[in-house]
Amino acid sequence: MQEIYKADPEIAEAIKLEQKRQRRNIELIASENFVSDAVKAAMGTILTNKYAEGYPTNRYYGGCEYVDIVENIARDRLKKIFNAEHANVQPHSGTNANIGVYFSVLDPGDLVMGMDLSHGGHLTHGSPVNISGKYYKFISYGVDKETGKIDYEKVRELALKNRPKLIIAGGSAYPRIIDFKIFNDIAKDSGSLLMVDMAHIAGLIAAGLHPSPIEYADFVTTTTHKTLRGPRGGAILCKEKYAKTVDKAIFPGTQGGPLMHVIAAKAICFKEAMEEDFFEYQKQVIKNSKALAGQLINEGFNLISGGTDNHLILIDLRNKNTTGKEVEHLLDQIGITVNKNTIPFDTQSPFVTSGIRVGTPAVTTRGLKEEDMKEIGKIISHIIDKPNDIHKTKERVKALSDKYVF
Ligand code: DSN
Repeated sequence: MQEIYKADPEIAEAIKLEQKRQRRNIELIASENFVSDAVKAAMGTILTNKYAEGYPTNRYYGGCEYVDIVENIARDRLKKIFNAEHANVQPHSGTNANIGVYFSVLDPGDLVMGMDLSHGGHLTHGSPVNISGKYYKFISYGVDKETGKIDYEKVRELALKNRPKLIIAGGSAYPRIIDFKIFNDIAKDSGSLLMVDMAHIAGLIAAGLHPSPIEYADFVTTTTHKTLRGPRGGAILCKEKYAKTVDKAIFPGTQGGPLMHVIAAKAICFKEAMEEDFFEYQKQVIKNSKALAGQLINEGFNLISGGTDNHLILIDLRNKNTTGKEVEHLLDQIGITVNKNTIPFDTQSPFVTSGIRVGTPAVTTRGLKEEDMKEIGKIISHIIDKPNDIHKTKERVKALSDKYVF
């Protein structure tokens, strides 16, 4: 930070303010986390100076012998964690990983089936405003209106009727275990390829706390910064038979030079994910999520699907006569950070929404436990019922935050 202050005080000041915000607030955005000092440090190294288009031992630039070591280690560790045949660690993000897979096996206009964004999918799973929805023909499946869970029979019907080239399982706001075996059966029956986007739950899968998609999917994509707790970035795992086409789809297909400083940070994150305390951490993520869900239910909240099996909870605010936009703002005012989120069959726009999504990866890294999650549930309920009680409620959040200084 001293170097940044010397060179660019304006940027240094903004970073400092963001650091204070992260330390002061209770972070409940389900897709965020706090990385280790080693992961952070790797991203600030001289590896950022190096161009390395291509893959280890097969680059378009000289001087790549040391970054080759880094990328090989990252690939090997990722394969080991998930027991995968091939890994590509170059995608700059989860979006790039998904687009890379599409580019590797689809032609523009091909039919793909993904989960509706408002039912818990992701922008890159066919949203009309995203490149996925513009270049490919997507049909969407969703959750059952009553249970809030994926209706696998409907997925099967839709797949058999339309026979898409690719089926995508996984999403960004689905609080339940996803049955990848059923998706595999469906894909086989409809003659489709199967891609699993495990970005949200990669850490849980790495720890063996959510069933793994590896044996069932042709392609598995992920981000590295959510439950996996690494640097912002993406990765692809696939069967060996797709290794070449996937690699070509990332470089030179959709990306240029890899970010070697980020790949080093990914490698460190993968090492951390193989350590014993990572398993304990992921166990606590789920315990905390269930404790928060239980308290929210006690406070009269409706949760989509009635609860959670993973790190996230999708709260339906309709019986509280408020919107996601209002609650996100209200919670910001007292120092709790969440994001508004559409819920299945939402009648509000994505800018307003009828829900908020909350998750426990970041607070669990910080050290919060079940009793703290109950207090958070009570605070959320209290401020929604009494939106003018900002000052006193902010003190309650501060007391919680002060318990876990970092
Ligand atoms: N934007 C991410 C999330 O918040 O879930 C998904 O990419």
